[in-house]
Amino acid sequence: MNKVKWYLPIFIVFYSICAQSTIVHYNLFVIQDSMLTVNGEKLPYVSYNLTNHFRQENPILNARVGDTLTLLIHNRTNNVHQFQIQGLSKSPIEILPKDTAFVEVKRLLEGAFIYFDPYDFPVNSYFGLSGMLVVKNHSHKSFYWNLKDHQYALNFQLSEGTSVDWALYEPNLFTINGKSNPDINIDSDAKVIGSVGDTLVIHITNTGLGIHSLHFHGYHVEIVYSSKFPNHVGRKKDTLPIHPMASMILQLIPDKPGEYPVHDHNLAALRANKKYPKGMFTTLSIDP
Ligand SMILES: [Cu+2]
Repeated sequence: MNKVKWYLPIFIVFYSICAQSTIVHYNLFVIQDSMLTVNGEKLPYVSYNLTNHFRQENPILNARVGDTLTLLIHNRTNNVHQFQIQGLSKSPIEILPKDTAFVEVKRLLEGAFIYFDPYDFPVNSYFGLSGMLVVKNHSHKSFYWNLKDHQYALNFQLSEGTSVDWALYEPNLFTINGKSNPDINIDSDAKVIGSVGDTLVIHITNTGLGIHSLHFHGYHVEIVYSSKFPNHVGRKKDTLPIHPMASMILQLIPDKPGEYPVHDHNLAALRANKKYPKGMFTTLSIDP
């Protein structure tokens, strides 16, 4: 499983041609580098990347309902990693240092799913290795928020191989797709832009360790998918707690134009290293 063979790419192409369902394929590179905070600090970090080039966002993977997803995971680090898609893949696969592993998930179900490294959980997932897979068939305007929380000191501890006492965890940096306010507003995946009457769909994963309660100003949104509380589907609310390692899909049909904030209701989460409002905070821009 772990040793990538020279014929694997040929096999994937051949399989794509022959199989009946559509194959969606991604390469994911596990790379250790530094994330740049909104204050300009650099924190040791590990992320999934679509190329050999490090980015701190963790890419949004997209597929359609019923597709087969294939992934080649390239571990570019000196540490053992694992890979799993919550709710879709049954058991984690292991990727040894500098090795590559192949992952296949058939007949994808609709939803927003967390792909992550479950090795020594929550260590690797916290250290950056957790992103979002979206499986959908609609063509509405879509937005993607992968929520994370971080504690500066822990990233340095983890990069040095020091063990962490998670009972003392006190996050002081909060991000959406790896960015904090105001940087998040230039992320076209995240920044909600639409018009009155549009159907806007917001896909949310919480890959942090704390609950993030998002407050929408100006509008109520409808829950159309919840991984943790499926019985909440259909509820229309303006404040939505998203639990750690849970995902939610929200539908917003704006009834009026304007610029309205969306933020974590916990004021601590609006700070980055005590600086306000540089945390989990973005704005909705709705045209008439
Ligand atoms: Cu508010």
